[in-house]
Amino acid sequence: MDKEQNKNSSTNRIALITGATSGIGKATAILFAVEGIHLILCGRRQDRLEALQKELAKQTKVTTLNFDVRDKDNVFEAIASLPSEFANIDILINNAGNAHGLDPIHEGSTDDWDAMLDINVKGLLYVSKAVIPGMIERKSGHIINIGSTAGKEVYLKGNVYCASKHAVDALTTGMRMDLNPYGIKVGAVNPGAVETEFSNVRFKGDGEKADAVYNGFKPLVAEDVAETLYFVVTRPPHVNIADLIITPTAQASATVWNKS
Ligand code: NDP
Ligand code: 8X3
Repeated sequence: MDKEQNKNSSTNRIALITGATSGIGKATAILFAVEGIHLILCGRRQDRLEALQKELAKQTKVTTLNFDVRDKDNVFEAIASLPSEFANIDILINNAGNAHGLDPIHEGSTDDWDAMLDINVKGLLYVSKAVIPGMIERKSGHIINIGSTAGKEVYLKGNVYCASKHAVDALTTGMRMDLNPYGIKVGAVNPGAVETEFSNVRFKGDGEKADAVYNGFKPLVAEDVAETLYFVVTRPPHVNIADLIITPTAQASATVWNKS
């Protein structure tokens, strides 16, 4: 299949993107809109959802859903409330998530632990459970979980965040196996360091600490991951990208860096 055919096969498909108000999710929404993919943008910050919807509606069909992925009832109600033209979700990008804190295990905050496990793991499960039945019924669909290099290796003080992303890694395999009989593609894209609001959230708004994460090397930008996701969703029907790691060139592993 040539590039144009791949592009055409993605046009008019419907993608639900969690965490579309910032970083990787937002960049992905912007790129998908250019390519004619219809969008369901999700997040908690309503002002950002509205602004992005307004911007992208010039290029494609867009709707928004405001929910916290931790709120199980709200997740199911929001997805069930989609108007019929957006109800048949073809692509689910499970992207909402963050690190909260960077502390040795004996000093970590239980609120941070709850946030990471509830958002990165249980939130991903709730959204998936709300979307999968339709995919099973139609015997088609594509689920991409945003994992991390932190889901492949553990680093110092990464403990619970790494555990949450290791859970995403396991769930991606489990979902792929369970949904295999229905022709549903499941895969993960696992980025290394991407300069987004991620470190600001991790360090609770401490800009100095957040900026320091990206000192001395060129990190990925959200658009690098968005382009990868567009590649993943435009493979021909018989091709599934099961697991993909993308890092800055300066990052050899979760712990090995070439910094100046
Ligand atoms: P950002 O902080 O820029 O974006 C996080 C997004 O998640 C926001 O849109 C936020 O929206 C949403 N979100 C967070 N908590 C919730 C919640 N409780 N309910 C609903 N939405 C929520 O970070 P990134 O773009 O970098 O992160 C996106 C994903 O990529 C995450 O899963 C992260 O773990 C992963 N990742 C990031 C890397 C990096 O270095 N940046 C590297 C590897 C993986 P809102 O606040 O409006 O709800
Ligand atoms: C985000 C990348 O290295 O901060 O998942 O864990 S890292």
